[in-house]
Amino acid sequence: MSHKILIIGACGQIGSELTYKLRNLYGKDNVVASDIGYNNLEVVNSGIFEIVDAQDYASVLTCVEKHKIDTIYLMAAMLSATGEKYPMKAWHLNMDSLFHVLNLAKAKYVKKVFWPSSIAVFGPTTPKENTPQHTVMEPSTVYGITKQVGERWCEYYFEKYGVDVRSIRYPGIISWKTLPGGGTTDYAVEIYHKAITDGTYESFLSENTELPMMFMDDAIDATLQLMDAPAENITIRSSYNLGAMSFTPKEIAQTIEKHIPGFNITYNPDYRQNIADSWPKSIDDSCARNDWGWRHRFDLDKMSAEMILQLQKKYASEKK
Ligand code: AKB
Repeated sequence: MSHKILIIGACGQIGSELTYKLRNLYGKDNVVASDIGYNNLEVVNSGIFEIVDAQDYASVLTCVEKHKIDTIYLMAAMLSATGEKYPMKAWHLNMDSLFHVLNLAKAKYVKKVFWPSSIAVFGPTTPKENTPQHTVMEPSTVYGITKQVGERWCEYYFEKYGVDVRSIRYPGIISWKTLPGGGTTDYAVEIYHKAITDGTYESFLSENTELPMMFMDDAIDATLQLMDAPAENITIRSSYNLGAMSFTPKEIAQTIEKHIPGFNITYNPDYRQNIADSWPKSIDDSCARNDWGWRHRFDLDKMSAEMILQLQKKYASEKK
């Protein structure tokens, strides 16, 4: 079946890689990338690009009508760390954008919606090890609150209006193409850059802070698998737990040291430590594995080898 896809927030860490992958799969002319500004020239120059303000219904609708879009990936969001600095901005951006897209689907402008949730839906009272799909959820960050409320609305729009909305609770996502921005798990990307450029990194999380993480290739595969799955296989319309690996700053530093001997890490926890302490250490994702066949490919060692290889190439080519 042919698709006309719109990615909102296409300049960001996950949006950019989704754009490249979807363009490969469905062809450049069938994938419209959009963002609030020209914030990633590689994305902007790689195919059709539109300026879309995710908080403005008319702006999203105009783009959907112009390109006859049938599927939207809504990747625009304010993440956990920035959200604590600008609580009301995070609330409005994360909720307004979701409502606009859900309402476009309800009004039958589009057929299918992907919206990312996060491990941030969990809070200090959630069981931390192997966190179940259905459990206590009392998020203590604004970002987590928006994701938790958003999940309830996704399920509501599916149940009441038949909207085909699909969602994943992403763990921290690690990648080398586009930097993340404003998250608590960002340290696990910064550390690779600093290991290569400086040989040392100061972590803003303490050495034994364990969090669920995933390599970008796995996150993109999971997203597309979920979107391709037959509707009858999707038993969860709030958002699926998704896991791959869990590690601490100390453990990631140890794998980096195998590739960059002498790499040194220091610890200086800041306000993000509290956020990390409220989140799970590991995730039970058996629903995703059973419903639509999710399998991860990257563990910590395999990911570190790939991150260092790709970033070394990137920095070497920038020097030329
Ligand atoms: C963040 O750290 O805020 C995000 C997330 C886990 O959703 N990466």
